[in-house]
Amino acid sequence: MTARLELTIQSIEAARRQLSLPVCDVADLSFTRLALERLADALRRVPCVVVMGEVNSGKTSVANRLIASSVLPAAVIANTAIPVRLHYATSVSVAMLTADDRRVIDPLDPVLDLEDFNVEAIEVGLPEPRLKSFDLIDTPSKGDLTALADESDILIWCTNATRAWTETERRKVMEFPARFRRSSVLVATHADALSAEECDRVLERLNEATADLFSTVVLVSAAEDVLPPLQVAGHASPQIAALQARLDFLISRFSNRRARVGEQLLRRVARMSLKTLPEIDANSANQQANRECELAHALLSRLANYTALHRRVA
Ligand SMILES: Nc1nc2c(ncn2[C@@H]2O[C@H](COP(=O)(O)OP(=O)(O)OP(=O)(O)O)[C@@H](O)[C@H]2O)c(=O)[nH]1
Ligand SMILES: [Mg+2]
Repeated sequence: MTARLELTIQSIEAARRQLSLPVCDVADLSFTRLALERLADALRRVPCVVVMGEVNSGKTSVANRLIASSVLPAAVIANTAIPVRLHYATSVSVAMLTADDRRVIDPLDPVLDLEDFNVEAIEVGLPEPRLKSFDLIDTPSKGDLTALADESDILIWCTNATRAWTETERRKVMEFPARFRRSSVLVATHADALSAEECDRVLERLNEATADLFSTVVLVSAAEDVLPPLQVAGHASPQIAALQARLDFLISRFSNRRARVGEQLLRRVARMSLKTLPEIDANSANQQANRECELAHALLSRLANYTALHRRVA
């Protein structure tokens, strides 16, 4: 999360707390308190990165390289053809999602057959620091993935560099939401199967052929056993480091965009709320109600012009 987004969330939470204090307890502002709470919740959601591509294009390998370690509980997800969503958690957790249920399961259960339960997706929580800034979905190559694409913010499309980028791939990617064109990476895997000259040629061809669809093309060796030994100690190869850096850039651009939208919504909520505040009646016997209104008015007026770049509302 960028500093700008964090500051806006803190400011929203501070404003909501203040509007809930007895000194600011104006009944007409119950909508405002709820709106501020919802806005902070929405802004706190990390972006969702979805990894897609044709069969055996290296999706799972790339997903594992995007987080520092391959810690997927293979006993649970082996031989399945369903999306796996990774998210940050302080300890490993696994849940199965069916059409109408979410069931937490033991990640070490070796006998669980997911087909018995009509499982549609798996959610895995991992204590993996990189997952603090994004959720990651590894997808099967078959099935309708439009719903997953719709709920995702950043697309990683994998293609095998030895036969990269077919007409079928282009057609599939063109079906995805247009917003991906600024926040997607084409990852050509199996770079280790090509000579240095071939790598240059493939990169040049992919850059030319896909400039309208992806923000970047990256060539990588994604399989665990072709990584240099240092990777085991947690150091990414230069190719993987370049891919991670590109993803970090897209995530931070996403957060900045979300921060700007969040600031706009905050100003709008404050302006609408100002209109619902009761008039201050100087002759009223209820001076306490007047003071509450004045305080709420002052706070909402500051929020109505809020921008994280200039001020902190506390
Ligand atoms: N040599 C080499 N092998 C790779 C590379 N990336 C993936 N592989 C291998 O290719 C095979 C398929 O890789 P996966 O990561 O499972 O591919 P996938 O797209 O997830 O496959 P599906 O989910 O079955 O569609 C595995 O044996 C990987 O080890 C790579 O960059 N180089
Ligand atoms: Mg896979």
